Amino acid sequence: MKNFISVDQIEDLDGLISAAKEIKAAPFANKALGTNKTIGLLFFNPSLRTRLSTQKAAMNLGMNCMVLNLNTEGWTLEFEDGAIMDGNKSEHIKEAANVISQYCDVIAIRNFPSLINKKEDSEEYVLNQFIKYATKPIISLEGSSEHPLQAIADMLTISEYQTKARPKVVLTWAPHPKALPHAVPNSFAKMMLKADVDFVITHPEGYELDPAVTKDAKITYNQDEAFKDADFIYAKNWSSFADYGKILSRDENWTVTAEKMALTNDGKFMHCLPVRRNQIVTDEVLDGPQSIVIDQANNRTYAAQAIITQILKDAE
Ligand code: SN0
Repeated sequence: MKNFISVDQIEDLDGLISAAKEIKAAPFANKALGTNKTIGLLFFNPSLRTRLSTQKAAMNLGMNCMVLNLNTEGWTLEFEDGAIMDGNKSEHIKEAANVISQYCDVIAIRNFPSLINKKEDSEEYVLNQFIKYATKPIISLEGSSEHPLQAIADMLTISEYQTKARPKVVLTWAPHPKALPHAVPNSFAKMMLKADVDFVITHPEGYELDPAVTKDAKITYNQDEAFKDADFIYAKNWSSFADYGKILSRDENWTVTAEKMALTNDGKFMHCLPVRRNQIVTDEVLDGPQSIVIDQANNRTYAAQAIITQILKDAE
């Protein structure tokens, strides 16, 4: 594996989850692998878990870690080939990616979608420009259409909590005051379609995810029906994909409540965080015994470490 920006790039899911479990059991076992190597974390957007868990994963591997908040501290980058740079963009991706490649052995980048240009967002334009011009491996820390490290942590968490061979896993839309990306639900859906689970997606009409992602997944507009007998409820808001980036509903009937969780098979509640309390989910559910969001966030470290390990090994 050279770069990692999509769940599609995972060839051996069982092997990856086993590797993440081994890393969790002995996080410092591979310190020699990263010694004298440097990872650069570049952020175009805010982060809490991704930044700290990826840095921790790198440190567990003996790596040095440098962080640059490009949105607030870096030069504004131009990505277009042939651009006449007479506006407010100071530096071209060609120089930036090449220069960063000299300082880092691995480069990890967060770049949220514009939610305006559907084609560029879906094509993962910015991360692919980095892949084009960098000479070192690129890892997505949430791109414009996927959050693959999150999906690995999600899969690891489900595999730790599942009590039957083929659990029922529900991805439910829930209301939110802002227009949010599709990256988390896209990667989660791709992951669940690879995994041995009974996967159902539920959302209001108009909130269909990219059909290229959901393929033949079961989709229902009836949230109660979806929740019935579910073993895992994964809540997330996203904006409309068809009416790209728009908020079509803030219907609080879609908020995950204790009454809804009672329809499940004592299901576990999951969310990638940060979560809006009493919008996405009530306090009662989030603070209650069914919520596994804190364990889920802990697994971000081992997901990141599994991927960085693989990339370092493949680079040797
Ligand atoms: C991001 C998203 O993709 O939905 C990152 C999730 C890991 N979430 C947000 O931007 C939430 C921001 C907010 O104000 O609630």
